[in-house]
Amino acid sequence: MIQNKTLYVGQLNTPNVDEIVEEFRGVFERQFYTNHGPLVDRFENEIQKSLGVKHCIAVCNGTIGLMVAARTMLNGGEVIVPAFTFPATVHALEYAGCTPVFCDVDPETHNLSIETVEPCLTVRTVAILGVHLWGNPCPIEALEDFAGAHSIRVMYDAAHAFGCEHNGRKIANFGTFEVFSFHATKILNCGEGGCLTTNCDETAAALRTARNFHAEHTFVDVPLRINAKMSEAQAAMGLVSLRHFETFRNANAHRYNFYRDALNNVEGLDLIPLGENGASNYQYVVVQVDANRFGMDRDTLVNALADDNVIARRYFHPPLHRSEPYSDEFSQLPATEMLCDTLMQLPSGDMVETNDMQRIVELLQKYRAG
Ligand code: T4K
Repeated sequence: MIQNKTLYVGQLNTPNVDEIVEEFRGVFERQFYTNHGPLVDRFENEIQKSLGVKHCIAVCNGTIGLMVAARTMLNGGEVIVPAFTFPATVHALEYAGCTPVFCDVDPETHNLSIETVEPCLTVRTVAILGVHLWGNPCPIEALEDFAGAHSIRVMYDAAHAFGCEHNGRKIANFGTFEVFSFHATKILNCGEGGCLTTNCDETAAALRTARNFHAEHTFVDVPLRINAKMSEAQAAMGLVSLRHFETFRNANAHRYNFYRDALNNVEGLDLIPLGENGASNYQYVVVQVDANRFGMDRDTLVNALADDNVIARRYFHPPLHRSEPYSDEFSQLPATEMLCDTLMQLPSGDMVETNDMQRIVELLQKYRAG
Protein backbone atom coordinates (compact mmCIF):
# COMPACT_ATOMS: atom_id res chain seq x y z
CA MET A 1 0.00 0.00 0.00
CA ILE A 2 1.20 3.53 -0.81
CA GLN A 3 0.02 5.51 2.22
CA ASN A 4 -0.79 8.67 0.28
CA LYS A 5 -1.81 7.22 -3.04
CA THR A 6 -4.88 8.86 -4.48
CA LEU A 7 -7.88 6.52 -4.49
CA TYR A 8 -10.45 7.10 -7.20
CA VAL A 9 -13.91 5.88 -7.94
CA GLY A 10 -13.68 4.54 -11.46
CA GLN A 11 -10.34 2.74 -11.71
CA LEU A 12 -12.24 -0.41 -11.93
CA ASN A 13 -11.13 -3.65 -13.50
CA THR A 14 -8.00 -3.57 -15.62
CA PRO A 15 -7.77 -6.04 -18.49
CA ASN A 16 -4.44 -7.91 -18.79
CA VAL A 17 -2.01 -5.75 -20.80
CA ASP A 18 -0.04 -8.65 -22.36
CA GLU A 19 -3.23 -10.28 -23.61
CA ILE A 20 -4.40 -6.97 -25.07
CA VAL A 21 -1.04 -6.50 -26.85
CA GLU A 22 -1.47 -10.00 -28.33
CA GLU A 23 -4.97 -9.15 -29.62
CA PHE A 24 -3.68 -5.81 -30.99
CA ARG A 25 -0.88 -7.64 -32.86
CA GLY A 26 -3.58 -9.45 -34.83
CA VAL A 27 -5.27 -6.14 -35.67
CA PHE A 28 -2.02 -4.75 -37.11
CA GLU A 29 -1.22 -7.99 -38.96
CA ARG A 30 -4.65 -8.07 -40.58
CA GLN A 31 -4.62 -4.31 -41.23
CA PHE A 32 -8.33 -4.40 -40.45
CA TYR A 33 -9.12 -1.71 -37.90
CA THR A 34 -12.89 -1.25 -38.01
CA ASN A 35 -16.12 -1.83 -40.00
CA HIS A 36 -17.23 -5.11 -38.44
CA GLY A 37 -13.84 -6.79 -38.25
CA PRO A 38 -13.26 -10.26 -36.81
CA LEU A 39 -12.73 -9.07 -33.21
CA VAL A 40 -16.03 -7.18 -33.08
CA ASP A 41 -17.70 -10.25 -34.53
CA ARG A 42 -16.11 -12.47 -31.86
CA PHE A 43 -16.93 -9.95 -29.12
CA GLU A 44 -20.62 -9.88 -30.10
CA ASN A 45 -20.78 -13.69 -30.15
CA GLU A 46 -19.07 -14.00 -26.76
CA ILE A 47 -21.41 -11.42 -25.20
CA GLN A 48 -24.43 -13.29 -26.58
CA LYS A 49 -23.14 -16.51 -25.00
CA SER A 50 -22.24 -14.84 -21.73
CA LEU A 51 -25.61 -13.07 -21.34
CA GLY A 52 -27.77 -15.80 -22.88
CA VAL A 53 -29.27 -13.29 -25.31
CA LYS A 54 -29.98 -13.80 -29.02
CA HIS A 55 -28.49 -10.54 -30.35
CA CYS A 56 -25.66 -8.26 -29.26
CA ILE A 57 -24.98 -5.17 -31.37
CA ALA A 58 -21.67 -3.60 -30.37
CA VAL A 59 -21.39 0.20 -30.45
CA CYS A 60 -18.73 2.85 -29.78
CA ASN A 61 -20.18 3.83 -26.36
CA GLY A 62 -23.32 3.46 -24.27
CA THR A 63 -24.66 6.99 -24.86
CA ILE A 64 -24.55 6.67 -28.65
CA GLY A 65 -26.01 3.16 -28.37
CA LEU A 66 -29.01 4.50 -26.48
CA MET A 67 -29.40 7.41 -28.88
CA VAL A 68 -29.37 5.14 -31.94
CA ALA A 69 -31.77 2.62 -30.39
CA ALA A 70 -34.26 5.29 -29.25
CA ARG A 71 -34.15 6.99 -32.69
CA THR A 72 -34.66 3.67 -34.44
CA MET A 73 -37.36 2.14 -32.24
CA LEU A 74 -39.42 5.23 -31.30
CA ASN A 75 -40.80 7.93 -33.53
CA GLY A 76 -40.37 10.80 -31.06
CA GLY A 77 -42.93 11.18 -28.26
CA GLU A 78 -42.66 11.29 -24.48
CA VAL A 79 -40.43 8.84 -22.67
CA ILE A 80 -40.75 8.44 -18.90
CA VAL A 81 -37.27 8.30 -17.38
CA PRO A 82 -35.91 8.67 -13.83
CA ALA A 83 -34.28 12.02 -12.98
CA PHE A 84 -31.93 10.06 -10.72
CA THR A 85 -29.43 8.83 -13.32
CA PHE A 86 -26.30 9.88 -15.20
CA PRO A 87 -27.10 12.74 -17.65
CA ALA A 88 -26.27 10.53 -20.67
CA THR A 89 -29.51 8.56 -20.17
CA VAL A 90 -31.66 11.62 -20.75
CA HIS A 91 -29.55 13.56 -23.25
CA ALA A 92 -29.41 10.50 -25.54
CA LEU A 93 -33.22 10.54 -25.61
CA GLU A 94 -33.23 14.22 -26.59
CA TYR A 95 -30.73 13.56 -29.39
CA ALA A 96 -33.08 10.84 -30.60
CA GLY A 97 -35.94 13.35 -30.90
CA CYS A 98 -37.85 12.14 -27.82
CA THR A 99 -39.18 14.28 -24.96
CA PRO A 100 -37.94 13.04 -21.58
CA VAL A 101 -40.53 13.20 -18.78
CA PHE A 102 -38.88 12.86 -15.39
CA CYS A 103 -40.27 10.48 -12.81
CA ASP A 104 -39.15 10.03 -9.22
CA VAL A 105 -37.54 6.87 -7.88
CA ASP A 106 -38.23 4.61 -4.94
CA PRO A 107 -36.14 5.90 -1.99
CA GLU A 108 -35.18 2.33 -1.01
CA THR A 109 -34.35 0.72 -4.38
CA HIS A 110 -33.23 3.96 -6.14
CA ASN A 111 -35.04 2.68 -9.26
CA LEU A 112 -38.31 3.82 -10.79
CA SER A 113 -41.50 1.98 -9.79
CA ILE A 114 -45.08 1.81 -11.04
CA GLU A 115 -46.02 4.32 -8.30
CA THR A 116 -43.48 6.85 -9.63
CA VAL A 117 -44.13 6.17 -13.33
CA GLU A 118 -47.93 6.26 -13.32
CA PRO A 119 -48.37 10.01 -12.61
CA CYS A 120 -46.18 10.79 -15.66
CA LEU A 121 -48.26 8.83 -18.16
CA THR A 122 -50.03 10.95 -20.83
CA VAL A 123 -51.56 10.28 -24.25
CA ARG A 124 -48.17 11.24 -25.73
CA THR A 125 -46.19 8.63 -23.76
CA VAL A 126 -44.51 6.15 -26.10
CA ALA A 127 -42.10 4.41 -23.74
CA ILE A 128 -40.56 3.98 -20.30
CA LEU A 129 -36.79 3.95 -20.04
CA GLY A 130 -35.81 2.16 -16.82
CA VAL A 131 -32.27 2.37 -15.44
CA HIS A 132 -30.93 -0.67 -13.55
CA LEU A 133 -29.12 1.59 -11.11
CA TRP A 134 -26.00 0.23 -9.38
CA GLY A 135 -26.75 -3.01 -11.29
CA ASN A 136 -29.92 -3.62 -9.23
CA PRO A 137 -32.73 -4.50 -11.66
CA CYS A 138 -35.84 -2.35 -12.13
CA PRO A 139 -39.21 -3.96 -11.20
CA ILE A 140 -39.21 -5.67 -14.60
CA GLU A 141 -42.42 -7.74 -14.50
CA ALA A 142 -44.50 -4.87 -13.10
CA LEU A 143 -43.14 -2.44 -15.68
CA GLU A 144 -43.75 -4.82 -18.54
CA ASP A 145 -47.36 -5.47 -17.41
CA PHE A 146 -47.92 -1.72 -17.07
CA ALA A 147 -46.37 -0.98 -20.49
CA GLY A 148 -48.42 -3.77 -22.10
CA ALA A 149 -51.63 -2.43 -20.58
CA HIS A 150 -50.92 1.05 -22.00
CA SER A 151 -49.49 -0.11 -25.37
CA ILE A 152 -46.14 1.58 -24.80
CA ARG A 153 -42.62 0.21 -24.94
CA VAL A 154 -40.29 -0.44 -22.04
CA MET A 155 -36.54 -0.38 -22.55
CA TYR A 156 -33.61 -0.41 -20.17
CA ASP A 157 -30.40 1.52 -19.59
CA ALA A 158 -28.23 -1.32 -18.29
CA ALA A 159 -24.98 0.71 -18.24
CA HIS A 160 -24.31 -0.44 -14.65
CA ALA A 161 -25.61 -3.97 -14.98
CA PHE A 162 -23.27 -6.15 -17.02
CA GLY A 163 -23.37 -9.66 -15.53
CA CYS A 164 -26.25 -8.86 -13.18
CA GLU A 165 -29.32 -11.07 -12.95
CA HIS A 166 -33.01 -10.71 -12.27
CA ASN A 167 -34.70 -13.83 -10.85
CA GLY A 168 -32.18 -16.17 -12.50
CA ARG A 169 -32.11 -14.42 -15.89
CA LYS A 170 -29.31 -12.14 -17.05
CA ILE A 171 -30.01 -8.45 -17.60
CA ALA A 172 -29.91 -8.09 -21.45
CA ASN A 173 -33.02 -10.19 -22.01
CA PHE A 174 -35.70 -7.67 -21.06
CA GLY A 175 -37.71 -4.93 -22.76
CA THR A 176 -37.51 -3.85 -26.40
CA PHE A 177 -33.75 -3.49 -25.97
CA GLU A 178 -31.17 -3.00 -23.24
CA VAL A 179 -28.05 -0.86 -23.54
CA PHE A 180 -24.71 -1.52 -21.79
CA SER A 181 -21.67 0.70 -21.27
CA PHE A 182 -18.13 -0.65 -21.53
CA HIS A 183 -16.52 2.64 -20.46
CA ALA A 184 -13.18 2.52 -18.64
CA THR A 185 -15.00 2.97 -15.33
CA LYS A 186 -17.15 -0.13 -15.86
CA ILE A 187 -16.48 -3.77 -14.95
CA LEU A 188 -16.20 -4.68 -18.65
CA ASN A 189 -13.66 -2.17 -19.93
CA CYS A 190 -13.19 -1.33 -23.63
CA GLY A 191 -11.84 2.17 -22.81
CA GLU A 192 -15.00 3.41 -24.54
CA GLY A 193 -17.65 1.02 -25.79
CA GLY A 194 -21.10 -0.39 -25.36
CA CYS A 195 -23.68 -2.71 -26.83
CA LEU A 196 -27.39 -3.13 -27.44
CA THR A 197 -29.08 -6.45 -26.71
CA THR A 198 -32.41 -7.91 -27.74
CA ASN A 199 -34.07 -11.28 -28.35
CA CYS A 200 -36.17 -9.90 -31.24
CA ASP A 201 -34.82 -10.56 -34.76
CA GLU A 202 -36.57 -7.52 -36.32
CA THR A 203 -35.31 -5.14 -33.63
CA ALA A 204 -31.78 -6.52 -34.00
CA ALA A 205 -31.84 -6.08 -37.78
CA ALA A 206 -33.01 -2.48 -37.41
CA LEU A 207 -30.37 -1.66 -34.79
CA ARG A 208 -27.60 -3.31 -36.84
CA THR A 209 -28.61 -1.30 -39.88
CA ALA A 210 -28.91 2.00 -38.01
CA ARG A 211 -25.45 1.84 -36.38
CA ASN A 212 -23.47 2.10 -39.65
CA PHE A 213 -23.36 3.01 -43.33
CA HIS A 214 -21.74 -0.24 -44.40
CA ALA A 215 -23.27 -1.53 -47.63
CA GLU A 216 -22.79 -5.26 -47.08
CA HIS A 217 -24.38 -5.51 -43.66
CA THR A 218 -27.97 -6.45 -42.77
CA PHE A 219 -30.22 -3.87 -44.32
CA VAL A 220 -33.77 -3.06 -43.30
CA ASP A 221 -35.76 0.16 -43.37
CA VAL A 222 -34.75 2.55 -40.58
CA PRO A 223 -35.49 6.25 -40.13
CA LEU A 224 -31.80 7.28 -40.12
CA ARG A 225 -28.36 5.74 -39.98
CA ILE A 226 -25.21 6.90 -38.22
CA ASN A 227 -21.66 5.73 -37.57
CA ALA A 228 -21.86 4.19 -34.09
CA LYS A 229 -19.59 1.21 -34.80
CA MET A 230 -17.22 -0.35 -32.30
CA SER A 231 -13.59 -0.48 -33.52
CA GLU A 232 -11.31 -3.52 -33.47
CA ALA A 233 -9.14 -1.88 -30.78
CA GLN A 234 -12.16 -1.51 -28.48
CA ALA A 235 -13.23 -5.10 -29.16
CA ALA A 236 -9.69 -6.34 -28.37
CA MET A 237 -9.90 -4.78 -24.90
CA GLY A 238 -13.44 -6.03 -24.47
CA LEU A 239 -12.57 -9.63 -25.34
CA VAL A 240 -9.74 -9.67 -22.80
CA SER A 241 -11.99 -8.06 -20.19
CA LEU A 242 -14.72 -10.60 -20.83
CA ARG A 243 -12.28 -13.51 -20.51
CA HIS A 244 -11.52 -12.37 -16.93
CA PHE A 245 -15.00 -11.23 -16.01
CA GLU A 246 -15.54 -13.74 -13.19
CA THR A 247 -12.20 -12.79 -11.61
CA PHE A 248 -13.22 -9.12 -11.74
CA ARG A 249 -16.63 -9.89 -10.27
CA ASN A 250 -15.11 -11.89 -7.41
CA ALA A 251 -12.58 -9.13 -6.67
CA ASN A 252 -15.37 -6.52 -6.66
CA ALA A 253 -17.45 -8.75 -4.36
CA HIS A 254 -14.50 -9.06 -1.99
CA ARG A 255 -14.14 -5.26 -1.82
CA TYR A 256 -17.88 -4.73 -1.46
CA ASN A 257 -18.07 -7.28 1.38
CA PHE A 258 -15.08 -5.71 3.13
CA TYR A 259 -16.73 -2.28 3.09
CA ARG A 260 -20.08 -3.79 4.15
CA ASP A 261 -18.60 -5.52 7.19
CA ALA A 262 -16.40 -2.57 8.20
CA LEU A 263 -19.14 0.06 7.78
CA ASN A 264 -21.45 -1.97 10.01
CA ASN A 265 -19.53 -0.35 12.86
CA VAL A 266 -19.79 3.22 11.56
CA GLU A 267 -23.06 4.76 12.74
CA GLY A 268 -24.74 6.95 10.10
CA LEU A 269 -23.18 5.39 6.97
CA ASP A 270 -25.42 2.83 5.28
CA LEU A 271 -24.13 0.75 2.39
CA ILE A 272 -26.65 0.28 -0.43
CA PRO A 273 -27.44 -3.45 -0.84
CA LEU A 274 -26.54 -5.12 -4.15
CA GLY A 275 -27.80 -8.29 -5.77
CA GLU A 276 -30.75 -9.05 -3.52
CA ASN A 277 -32.72 -10.62 -6.43
CA GLY A 278 -29.83 -12.34 -8.23
CA ALA A 279 -26.16 -12.02 -9.12
CA SER A 280 -24.53 -8.57 -9.04
CA ASN A 281 -21.24 -7.37 -10.54
CA TYR A 282 -20.51 -5.49 -7.27
CA GLN A 283 -19.22 -2.55 -9.27
CA TYR A 284 -20.75 0.23 -7.19
CA VAL A 285 -19.98 0.82 -3.53
CA VAL A 286 -22.65 3.41 -2.72
CA VAL A 287 -23.08 4.77 0.78
CA GLN A 288 -25.93 6.84 2.19
CA VAL A 289 -24.83 9.46 4.69
CA ASP A 290 -27.29 10.22 7.49
CA ALA A 291 -25.98 13.60 8.65
CA ASN A 292 -27.72 13.42 12.04
CA ARG A 293 -26.36 10.00 12.95
CA PHE A 294 -22.94 10.50 11.36
CA GLY A 295 -22.43 14.05 12.58
CA MET A 296 -21.38 15.43 9.19
CA ASP A 297 -23.31 15.92 5.96
CA ARG A 298 -22.43 14.17 2.69
CA ASP A 299 -20.76 17.18 1.01
CA THR A 300 -18.57 17.95 4.03
CA LEU A 301 -17.61 14.27 4.17
CA VAL A 302 -16.70 14.11 0.45
CA ASN A 303 -14.50 17.21 0.90
CA ALA A 304 -12.82 15.78 4.01
CA LEU A 305 -12.04 12.56 2.14
CA ALA A 306 -10.63 14.53 -0.81
CA ASP A 307 -8.27 16.34 1.58
CA ASP A 308 -7.06 12.87 2.59
CA ASN A 309 -6.56 11.79 -1.05
CA VAL A 310 -9.72 9.71 -1.28
CA ILE A 311 -11.77 10.88 -4.25
CA ALA A 312 -15.32 9.74 -3.42
CA ARG A 313 -18.00 10.86 -5.89
CA ARG A 314 -21.48 12.33 -5.48
CA TYR A 315 -23.22 10.07 -8.01
CA PHE A 316 -25.51 11.68 -9.00
CA HIS A 317 -25.46 15.39 -8.30
CA PRO A 318 -27.19 17.68 -9.12
CA PRO A 319 -30.45 15.91 -9.99
CA LEU A 320 -31.30 16.15 -13.68
CA HIS A 321 -34.57 18.05 -13.15
CA ARG A 322 -32.50 20.75 -11.41
CA SER A 323 -29.83 20.87 -14.16
CA GLU A 324 -29.70 22.75 -17.44
CA PRO A 325 -31.51 22.55 -19.80
CA TYR A 326 -34.32 21.24 -17.56
CA SER A 327 -34.06 23.30 -14.36
CA ASP A 328 -37.24 25.34 -14.63
CA GLU A 329 -39.56 22.90 -16.29
CA PHE A 330 -40.16 20.12 -13.80
CA SER A 331 -41.74 19.82 -10.41
CA GLN A 332 -40.41 18.38 -7.16
CA LEU A 333 -39.11 14.81 -7.04
CA PRO A 334 -38.55 14.29 -3.30
CA ALA A 335 -36.81 10.89 -3.35
CA THR A 336 -34.46 11.93 -6.16
CA GLU A 337 -33.58 15.15 -4.34
CA MET A 338 -32.97 13.31 -1.06
CA LEU A 339 -30.70 10.73 -2.76
CA CYS A 340 -28.75 13.40 -4.65
CA ASP A 341 -28.04 15.08 -1.30
CA THR A 342 -27.06 12.00 0.69
CA LEU A 343 -25.32 9.40 -1.51
CA MET A 344 -21.65 9.03 -2.28
CA GLN A 345 -19.62 6.38 -4.04
CA LEU A 346 -16.46 5.04 -2.43
CA PRO A 347 -13.34 4.02 -4.39
CA SER A 348 -13.33 0.42 -5.54
CA GLY A 349 -11.66 -1.52 -8.35
CA ASP A 350 -8.31 -3.20 -8.86
CA MET A 351 -6.23 -0.23 -7.63
CA VAL A 352 -7.89 -0.40 -4.21
CA GLU A 353 -6.26 -2.98 -1.95
CA THR A 354 -7.54 -4.26 1.39
CA ASN A 355 -5.14 -1.91 3.24
CA ASP A 356 -6.51 1.04 1.25
CA MET A 357 -10.07 0.18 2.27
CA GLN A 358 -8.87 -0.16 5.84
CA ARG A 359 -7.40 3.37 5.59
CA ILE A 360 -10.69 4.73 4.19
CA VAL A 361 -12.72 3.10 6.98
CA GLU A 362 -10.33 4.46 9.63
CA LEU A 363 -10.75 7.95 8.14
CA LEU A 364 -14.52 7.58 8.29
CA GLN A 365 -14.34 6.45 11.92
CA LYS A 366 -12.06 9.40 12.72
CA TYR A 367 -14.41 11.97 11.14
CA ARG A 368 -17.37 10.47 12.99
CA ALA A 369 -15.56 10.70 16.30
CA GLY A 370 -15.05 14.43 15.47
N1 T4K B 1 -26.29 5.45 -18.43
C1 T4K B 1 -25.80 5.44 -17.19
C2 T4K B 1 -26.71 5.08 -16.06
C3 T4K B 1 -24.43 5.71 -16.96
O1 T4K B 1 -23.94 5.69 -15.70
C4 T4K B 1 -23.59 6.00 -18.05
C5 T4K B 1 -22.20 6.28 -17.85
C6 T4K B 1 -24.17 6.00 -19.35
C7 T4K B 1 -25.53 5.73 -19.50
C8 T4K B 1 -23.37 6.32 -20.58
O2 T4K B 1 -22.45 5.30 -20.92
P1 T4K B 1 -21.09 5.73 -21.74
O3 T4K B 1 -21.53 6.58 -22.89
O4 T4K B 1 -20.16 6.43 -20.79
O5 T4K B 1 -20.58 4.39 -22.24
C9 T4K B 1 -18.24 8.33 -15.48
C10 T4K B 1 -18.16 7.58 -16.79
O6 T4K B 1 -17.51 8.38 -17.77
C11 T4K B 1 -19.49 7.18 -17.33
O7 T4K B 1 -19.26 6.16 -18.29
C12 T4K B 1 -20.38 6.60 -16.23
N2 T4K B 1 -21.71 6.32 -16.67
C13 T4K B 1 -20.46 7.56 -15.06
C14 T4K B 1 -21.29 6.99 -13.94
O8 T4K B 1 -19.15 7.78 -14.58
P2 T4K B 1 -17.66 10.83 -14.95
O9 T4K B 1 -17.94 12.12 -15.68
O10 T4K B 1 -17.95 10.76 -13.51
O11 T4K B 1 -16.19 10.31 -15.28
P3 T4K B 1 -14.78 10.76 -14.72
O12 T4K B 1 -13.88 10.93 -15.90
O13 T4K B 1 -14.91 11.91 -13.79
O14 T4K B 1 -14.28 9.46 -13.97
C15 T4K B 1 -14.70 9.07 -12.67
C16 T4K B 1 -13.48 8.77 -11.83
O15 T4K B 1 -12.76 7.70 -12.39
C17 T4K B 1 -12.51 9.93 -11.69
O16 T4K B 1 -12.40 10.22 -10.31
C18 T4K B 1 -11.17 9.43 -12.23
C19 T4K B 1 -11.36 7.94 -12.48
N3 T4K B 1 -10.89 7.53 -13.81
C20 T4K B 1 -11.64 7.82 -14.91
C21 T4K B 1 -11.21 7.42 -16.16
C22 T4K B 1 -12.03 7.77 -17.39
C23 T4K B 1 -9.71 6.85 -13.91
O17 T4K B 1 -9.04 6.63 -12.91
N4 T4K B 1 -9.30 6.41 -15.15
C24 T4K B 1 -10.01 6.67 -16.30
O18 T4K B 1 -9.61 6.26 -17.40
O19 T4K B 1 -18.50 9.69 -15.70
